[in-house]
Amino acid sequence: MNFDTASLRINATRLGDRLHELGQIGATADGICRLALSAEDGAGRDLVLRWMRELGLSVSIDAIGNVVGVCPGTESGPPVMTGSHIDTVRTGGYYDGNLGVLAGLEVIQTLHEAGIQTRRSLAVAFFTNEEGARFNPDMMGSLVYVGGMALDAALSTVGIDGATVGECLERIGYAGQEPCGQPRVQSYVELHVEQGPVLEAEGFHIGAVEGVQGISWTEFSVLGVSNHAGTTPMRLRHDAGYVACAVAHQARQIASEMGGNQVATVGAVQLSPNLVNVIPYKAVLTVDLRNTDEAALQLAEQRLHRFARDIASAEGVTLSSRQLARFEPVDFDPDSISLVEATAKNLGLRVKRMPSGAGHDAQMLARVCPTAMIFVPSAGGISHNMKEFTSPADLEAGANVLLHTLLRLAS
Ligand code: HGY
Ligand code: MN
Ligand code: MN
Repeated sequence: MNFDTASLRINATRLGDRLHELGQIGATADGICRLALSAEDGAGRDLVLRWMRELGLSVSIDAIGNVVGVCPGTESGPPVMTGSHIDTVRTGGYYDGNLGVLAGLEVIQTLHEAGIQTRRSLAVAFFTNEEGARFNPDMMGSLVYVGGMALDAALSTVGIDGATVGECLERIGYAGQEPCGQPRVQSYVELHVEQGPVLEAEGFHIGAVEGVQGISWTEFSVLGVSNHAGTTPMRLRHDAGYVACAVAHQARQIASEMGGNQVATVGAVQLSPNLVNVIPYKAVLTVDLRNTDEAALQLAEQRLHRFARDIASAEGVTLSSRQLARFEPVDFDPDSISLVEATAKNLGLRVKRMPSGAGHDAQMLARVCPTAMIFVPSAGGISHNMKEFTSPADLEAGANVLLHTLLRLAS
């Protein structure tokens, strides 16, 4: 390629328009809801697939529903890949995942319009069930893609509503024929909103992400005895709800006492029969623990499980637990991180090296190829919330860093 590509820039208006159009699919009063493999996810997939085909990408759908669009380079060989996810939580925003996929398409279109064909092929992907909100674990599609989870285990996973991944893939028409893990990738770069407060608070435009913190998701089930809320003396109670709430409180205590990067979240609690005047006989709660330090994360897990066992025994209830997700901290490729950092500086942007608090498909691709991420600021650090916002200028800056990072990797 003998172009001076330094002055090349993406079309920010077109990127913003696509983000807005995709964001209409699954829009609710509480935010964007395109839970993995739902009808809304299927409609979002159809739209992005249409854009991929309009760009002339050769599109493949694998057996777990991952979608990869490839733009051929002047030479054969493994592509340089970018992408992310387009499934959302129930209260999703416009940018989480969607930005990485649509900025990838914008890069391809910008290169087409400039008449540039890179030496290596370029691929844009979206992976199935990154959020893990409906089917555990999160990053399921990219985990299968890199061989970290057996396809059968993923397909037979039962979601929070009782349906399996396989059934839902068939229902939305994305049970692909391609084997998972194709094409093998030369390198991977993902653009994503930070979803935290750091870049905005410290006045940076770009995050050169050094890695992803460890993630531990546990579901606790507590079985006690339902009884009358008024007539049952406290000493005779076996209150599942009390134990669940105590575990939830202790999760917060552990994070507060440990400090550092330790975080703890109880996102889901179900009580049965969930009535004002009945002592709950059953409680199910999820605990999300994360830390950049694996040893500290294990310590938090041990403290939580020990507390849960002790309080369940004291209350005379039965406790069981199952691991919903467990990923150790991941470090990205140092050269790729430096490339993101240098590219941002060359574009006159203030860039900060930082870890990711959220999980991402990139942490799975890092198992098989040199991988990096580019962050752009989240207003107020808000995400997984309909108020998620990143300014058009920041979106444009991030997409231009992606453009020039991919150009370097694919040339
Ligand atoms: O949970 C996460 O960090 C990601 O949003 N799946
Ligand atoms: Mn995401
Ligand atoms: Mn998310």
